[in-house]
Amino acid sequence: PKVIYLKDYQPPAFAIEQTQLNFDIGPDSVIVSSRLRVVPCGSDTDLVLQGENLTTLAVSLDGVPVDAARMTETESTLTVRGIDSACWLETRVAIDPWGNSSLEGLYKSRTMFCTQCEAEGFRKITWFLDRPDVLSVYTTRVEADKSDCPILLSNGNCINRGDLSDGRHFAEWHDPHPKPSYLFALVAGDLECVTDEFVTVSGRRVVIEVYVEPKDLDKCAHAIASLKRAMRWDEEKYGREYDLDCYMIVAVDDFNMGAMENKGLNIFNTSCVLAHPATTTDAGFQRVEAVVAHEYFHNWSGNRVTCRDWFQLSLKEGFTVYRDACFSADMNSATVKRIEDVNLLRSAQFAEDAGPLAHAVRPASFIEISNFYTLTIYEKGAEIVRMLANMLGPETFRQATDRYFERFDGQAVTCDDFLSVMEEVSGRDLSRFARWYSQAGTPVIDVQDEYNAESQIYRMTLRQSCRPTPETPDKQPFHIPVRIGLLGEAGALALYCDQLATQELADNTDVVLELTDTEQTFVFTRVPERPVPSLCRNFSAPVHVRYPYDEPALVQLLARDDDLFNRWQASQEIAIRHIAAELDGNPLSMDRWTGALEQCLADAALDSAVMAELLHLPTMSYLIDRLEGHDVLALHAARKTVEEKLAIALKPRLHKALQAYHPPAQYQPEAGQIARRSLRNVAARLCVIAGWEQAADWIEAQVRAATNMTDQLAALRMSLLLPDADVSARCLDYFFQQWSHEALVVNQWLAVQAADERGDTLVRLQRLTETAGFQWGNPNKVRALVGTFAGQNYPQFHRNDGQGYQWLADVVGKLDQSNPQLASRLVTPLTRWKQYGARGTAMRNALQGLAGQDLSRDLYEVVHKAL
Ligand code: BAL
Ligand code: ZN
Repeated sequence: PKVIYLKDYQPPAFAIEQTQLNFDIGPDSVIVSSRLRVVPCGSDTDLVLQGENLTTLAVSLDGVPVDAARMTETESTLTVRGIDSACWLETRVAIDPWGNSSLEGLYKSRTMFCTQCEAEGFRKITWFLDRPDVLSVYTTRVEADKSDCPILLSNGNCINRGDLSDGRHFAEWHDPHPKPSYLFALVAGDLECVTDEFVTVSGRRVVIEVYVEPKDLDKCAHAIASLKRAMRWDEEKYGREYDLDCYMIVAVDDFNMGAMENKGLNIFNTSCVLAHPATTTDAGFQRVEAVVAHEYFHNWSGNRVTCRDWFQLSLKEGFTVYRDACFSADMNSATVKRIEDVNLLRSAQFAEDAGPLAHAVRPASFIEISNFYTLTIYEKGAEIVRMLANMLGPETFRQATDRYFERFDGQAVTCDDFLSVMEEVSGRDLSRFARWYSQAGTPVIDVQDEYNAESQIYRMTLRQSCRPTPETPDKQPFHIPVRIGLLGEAGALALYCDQLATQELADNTDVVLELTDTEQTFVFTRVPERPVPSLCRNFSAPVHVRYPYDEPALVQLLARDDDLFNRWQASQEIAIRHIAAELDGNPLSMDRWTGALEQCLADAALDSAVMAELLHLPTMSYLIDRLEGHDVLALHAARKTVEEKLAIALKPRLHKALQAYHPPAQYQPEAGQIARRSLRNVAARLCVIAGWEQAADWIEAQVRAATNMTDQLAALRMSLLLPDADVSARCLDYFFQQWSHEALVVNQWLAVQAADERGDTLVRLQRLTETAGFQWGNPNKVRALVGTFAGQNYPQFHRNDGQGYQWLADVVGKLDQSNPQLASRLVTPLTRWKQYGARGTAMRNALQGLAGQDLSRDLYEVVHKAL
């Protein structure tokens, strides 16, 4: 397969000013006719269009069929020569949505036809310049049988509809905003609709329509409420107003991504839009809110201002993730949102940065762009925007985003364009900061300090480094904002530092040190005692920070840091020490740590949601990164031992917390209730781990009687911790009987079993794949079962006989034939083989077996880079 390089970017040789499409959906064929207003942009007269799996029926120019001599068709291109002035190019192709299992282009999902065009799916629909810098005005006519497909949707506003002969009908849509082909969408099917309305800041009425299968009509309210909150928030925080008469969302069962921001017609994975207290957990409700907001925010950061080429993907994704994270923080507990995001980043993105597929936020090359919808592009990209926003401050950042949207509206631009506006508005030099876009890898900051009691001078030296990564072996220093505070015995100390503009602020206890060189020393004066530094507050930069804390200092941070995030961070660090000590066979006393946690538990002022986070141990993935060189099963066992000790030490207090919980009269997915439920369920889980005598009865009662999915699913998960397998079997059975008709709940049930660390999970999972609750063609089910097993079930995936690895490779090889995007994503755990010492050989062998097969471009790129 061909490697595509950023350095080879060339602007398009032709513009397509207008795109007129007609979809004729028949009982066993779909004919797509397209009329393109093609305009040469330079001297090149060969128009090379992209296409994939198209059966070409006709090609004409200004109404005249194109001579075979003037045109060349290959598997992936259609070249028409001699186009030296504006013309109408017409093509007619047949496509096969029924046979399209890649879920890219136009495909059939259950009873509906739908599309997914980002990044390069439009070429599976018609011949086109399928690249994001070709913006066109679309008019789309869809025609189909009226009883099979009563609903016919596309982007923009509906301009005409009506009945045809033979029980058929049509609808015509016009989108006035020029857009790239990846934002095209079409839906045709038998759906029902929930409607609502939003009045924009300037008083325009926008119709909101959510299309779902009839059985899901009662699960749309949360998405609609979230959308309206997001629309208001974007007006208030970014001055962005919606720009069409209607905003449509369609829920689809078979979808590779979470959702897609097509102009005016978002298409959503059902898991990211449907929500009901009986079937959706608190986390599920929050995910729906976040994804609905994310797709809405793309209307400006992505659609109105889009990417010049796919190397700039983070321009829209990083910025939009940052925007949705701030929205979620405003709607819920800001600290918990930050903890969740950092946890994800450190568990999954840091691992990406440390692995063979490490790439910069703006990569330099790719084989298959679908492989670059990664945590690096999304989450690390969002951290870059967060650093900028914090460095510029809220007013300047808002001025800069206003200017960005104004200047580039209707254009396809680059990450450099984004940065240049930030630079221009703030007057700051961001040339070093720009390296965050071009250099992969997670920087490490080593902090050393020195205190002189006599002179009351405290020096802090920050030294940065970054391991080589495939694309950027040699790194130049990053520009890293390190937010810090200094803790004294009685609390936060005022900070005086000549290098910073803090002198006038005698009570300034929180400053940002900007590290731009390999090493810098900051000198603080009037420091009355040796402080404990609170570093990288609220995770001010996506870096590893190393400082030689002793446990009392960490306990002090956990108990008293006024940065809530860093209290959690301190607890994580303490846990890591305990796990490391366990691995070394020298367990530490739990007293100091559990004492601090008990105080936190007794502190009524502390947010229960944050408290719940304080009780979670670091994820396995983060531990593997931090405690390199240990066998994964030993690490897993040590983590379990520490968790059990923690649970036993805290049991009386946790029990009290559990008893003190009273379910609300009515379930609401709002911050206060979510916080109480999360503390209650983590307390219950730890009580079960600590050997609570009534655990089995309590769990079974919860599974049967819980009135919301959060509590029911938490109890079901806890049942797998019990020594008596009969109880969990009964719970799983009961749960399935209750919910077998709800696909999304069945997926949770599959995921719970895939995470089962007991017995022969692999055999049970293989059996499950043969049952009615499972379908290989549905990515949600595959991710729930296979993804959970390989990504989260460490003891079972890494079983000594290597069968976990082999099963994953077999599954991936098979899936690659039907859905390459899904296959190349699922294989990720095997690509990390270098982190697994002796076990890595078996992992690599499994990959090697795949490499010998005929692979899709997607899987080829991942497997070969990993080997
Ligand atoms: N653009 C792909 C889906 C998303 O990030 O919103
Ligand atoms: Zn996005």
